[in-house]
Amino acid sequence: MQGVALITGATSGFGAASARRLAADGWALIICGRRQERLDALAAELSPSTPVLALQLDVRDAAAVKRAIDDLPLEFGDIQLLVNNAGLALAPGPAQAVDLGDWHTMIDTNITGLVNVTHALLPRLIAWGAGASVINIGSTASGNPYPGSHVYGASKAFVQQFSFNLRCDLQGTGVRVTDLSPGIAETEFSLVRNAGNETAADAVYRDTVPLTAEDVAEQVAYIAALPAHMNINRMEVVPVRQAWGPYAIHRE
Ligand code: NDP
Ligand code: 8X3
Repeated sequence: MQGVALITGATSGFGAASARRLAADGWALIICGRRQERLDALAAELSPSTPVLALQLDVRDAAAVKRAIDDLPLEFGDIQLLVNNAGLALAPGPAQAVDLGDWHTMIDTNITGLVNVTHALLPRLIAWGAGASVINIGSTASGNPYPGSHVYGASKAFVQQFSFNLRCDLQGTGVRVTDLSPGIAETEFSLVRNAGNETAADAVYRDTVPLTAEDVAEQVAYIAALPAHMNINRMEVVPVRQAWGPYAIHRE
């Protein structure tokens, strides 16, 4: 029997592509995000092929997250897969030029939001047991510092370590945990990061071949379908055109 997959941030990018990809594999879906009209459109698209529940949710609101999970309809209660994908980067300039509010928004979403959803769902994932999975969307930014990454990269370092630490505590429950860390991928991510500036967002992807949302969704589906005795602790996926850079040297 296959259970239900809950995907946060399903209104765009990796989350929407994962919903489509998992639906093709026969997963029932709970799709979450703040933009109701996008949730409705995706639910309308996918519900002819699989049961879909659209759940408008701001992951930063711990009480709302708990209430939504506590009140799940019975037919969506057996959750086997959590894709913690909701997240964002803001303020790509240097740390010393960033508004404190942008740092708080990244921490509240990428760290607190992910923790809120995980905490609310762990009892259901543990009840499922062997074959259940948490896939946390990390980033190459978790271990590779670069200018303008400041709190964003640090929040993804949290996601990685939280994923590893969760595995330790979930030993014996059968629940797997994976930090899936993509490199540069063309989604609405850069538009959000650049505060809606399309020119700046497009420049991120200009003259290269980034990952697509579908590339990442493919990895989500692969991890979710692994035999129950296998756990991928961390998977880092980048486009061929992306590699590490050298230490930067400041010269007078
Ligand atoms: P998108 O901007 O396309 O999607 C982000 C999703 O997160 C949206 O569905 C958005 O939904 C949701 N979201 C943001 N804030 C909240 C919130 N407070 N509550 C609920 N949902 C929220 O970007 P991506 O698909 O690229 O990003 C998905 C994840 O992948 C993020 O965690 C990002 O950090 C990570 N990532 C992205 C990479 C890239 O290059 N694109 C590379 C590596 C990692 P809504 O606005 O409707 O709430
Ligand atoms: C998003 C990828 O390179 O902008 O996590 O940090 S990057």
